[in-house]
Amino acid sequence: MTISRSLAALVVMAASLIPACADAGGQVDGQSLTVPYQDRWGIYELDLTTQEVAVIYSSPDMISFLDLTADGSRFVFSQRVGGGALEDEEIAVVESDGTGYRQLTDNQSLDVYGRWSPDGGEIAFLTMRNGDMDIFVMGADGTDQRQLYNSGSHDADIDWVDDQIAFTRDSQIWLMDAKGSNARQITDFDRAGEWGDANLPFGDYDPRLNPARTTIVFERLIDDSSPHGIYEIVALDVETGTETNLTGNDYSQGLANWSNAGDRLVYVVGAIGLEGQYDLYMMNSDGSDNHNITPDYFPTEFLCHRGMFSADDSAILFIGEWYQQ
Ligand SMILES: [Ca+2]
Ligand SMILES: [Ca+2]
Repeated sequence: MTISRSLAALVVMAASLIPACADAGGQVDGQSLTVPYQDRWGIYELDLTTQEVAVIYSSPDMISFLDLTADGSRFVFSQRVGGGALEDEEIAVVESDGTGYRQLTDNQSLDVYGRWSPDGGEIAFLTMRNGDMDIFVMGADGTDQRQLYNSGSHDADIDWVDDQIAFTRDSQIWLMDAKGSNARQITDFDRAGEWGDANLPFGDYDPRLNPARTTIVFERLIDDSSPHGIYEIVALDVETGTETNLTGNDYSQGLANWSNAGDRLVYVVGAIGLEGQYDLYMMNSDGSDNHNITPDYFPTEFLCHRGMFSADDSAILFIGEWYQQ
């Protein structure tokens, strides 16, 4: 049974990561920079010009599935409340300055992958409360939690742009109206759903629509020779169905997010071969200028799990973890 790409991948990748000793920070333009530490998990902001990093919110409990409202005012994320099991994973929100924490779900099932509606008034999310994983929606204050879509199978990995929601169903990419209607399959990878030796089935995960809704990027598990899985990032033209590989380097990578201008992508390289990385990378929307943007002064045991652009594209907001064995 799959849970979701990120949860499954995190466990396997983190278990094999061997952290090196912390370095003492670094120098950028003569300034000494360090990563601030509060708790094991945190929401951080990396300034793309100065390379400075700030902690916005931190918690001893695991944080995952970060998303930011279009106006940059609020985060939604999921949190393993109390440090417990999968069923303790709940959706929470904080303001962009880290204040105003509020837990929006509280039950005995997995609740993950919150995504803001375009106006910030609602949150789509995934829940296991009815047995398999379904797409739900709720008000920004947690009220009126209701099912939006259930295929009867594994529905996951949501993205919400304008009146469209992209998602995965059984390791293939689907698209539907934000009201949950008109669902249609838009990728058809021939090995989708087939289990190999990796931590997920072959197939397509984490679709992200560009702001113009003309392109969807996602990661495709194409090779199971590494337990982390070899994922390449693919761009799909929504109109023509044409697929273009943006990467071709055999890394374990994905979870791309678009810049608000639609010209760049930020994503995570989780592993290269058997070696855990958890670095942030950036490339242009055509795959050019692909490079690691993780500052050299980040300690090896500080892991970057998910990155996204700030509302003005000047910074990357990401989930940081201080790795502990
Ligand atoms: Ca829950
Ligand atoms: Ca379902």
